[in-house]
Amino acid sequence: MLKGLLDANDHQAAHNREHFARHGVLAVNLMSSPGAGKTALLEKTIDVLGGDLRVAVIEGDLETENDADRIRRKGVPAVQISTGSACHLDAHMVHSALHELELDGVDIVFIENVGNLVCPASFDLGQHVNVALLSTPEGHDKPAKYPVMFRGAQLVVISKADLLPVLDDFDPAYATDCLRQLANTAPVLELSAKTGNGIDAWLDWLLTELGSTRQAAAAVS
Ligand SMILES: Nc1nc2c(ncn2[C@@H]2O[C@H](COP(=O)(O)OP(=O)(O)OP(=O)(O)O)[C@@H](O)[C@H]2O)c(=O)[nH]1
Ligand SMILES: [Mg+2]
Ligand SMILES: [Zn+2]
Ligand SMILES: [Zn+2]
Repeated sequence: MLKGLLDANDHQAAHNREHFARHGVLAVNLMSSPGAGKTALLEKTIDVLGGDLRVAVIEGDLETENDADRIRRKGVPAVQISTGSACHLDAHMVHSALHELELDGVDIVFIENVGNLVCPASFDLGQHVNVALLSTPEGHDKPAKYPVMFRGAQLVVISKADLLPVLDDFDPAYATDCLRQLANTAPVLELSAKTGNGIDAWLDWLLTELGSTRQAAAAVS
């Protein structure tokens, strides 16, 4: 039963990937526990990009349009998916949202997943990369406790890094070590959406990923 569900999801995810490839779009799946700062990171990213890259956002939450509204206030198109009771996005939900978004001219689609460190990691949405946020108040052992999420991340962002001086028990080196124990060699970025510290490294990473995605798309077409 679960396998059948995941097979159907993978099939839909492959179709979503075709949508992204057709438009030369990089699709980024942002995942974290509730409130780790996913929407704040997107707001800051949009501010700093200042229109240099065109972005669009798909927001996943159980209820409310709050996050999509926050993004739209920045002048960026956003589609809100309300999952009702589902604690993760699946490829079918993302596909419906894709048909509501104009992807022509868009460089990056961010998919903000439902705040949850467990099942979002098991559903392929057709994204190119997974970014897992770990906010400093959550504690530095989270990669060890939620291995599926952190093993599958191509980038780990230690968010709310501005709080590090007051959280003397969060050691970024310890969090990184937990990640390495999972055999994940992904970069780890300390970042504050509040102060903007670390945002340059985040933008560099995104640009590199966008370049690789476009190269790969050009190679098959
Ligand atoms: N100090 C500090 N607070 C932050 C930072 N980023 C986000 N916050 C705060 O953390 C809270 C949650 O931020 P959101 O961006 O809504 O978090 P989220 O991950 O999108 O939350 P959900 O979508 O509900 O899962 C808000 O009160 C933010 O102001 C940061 O870099 N530093
Ligand atoms: Mg959010
Ligand atoms: Zn779930
Ligand atoms: Zn389609």
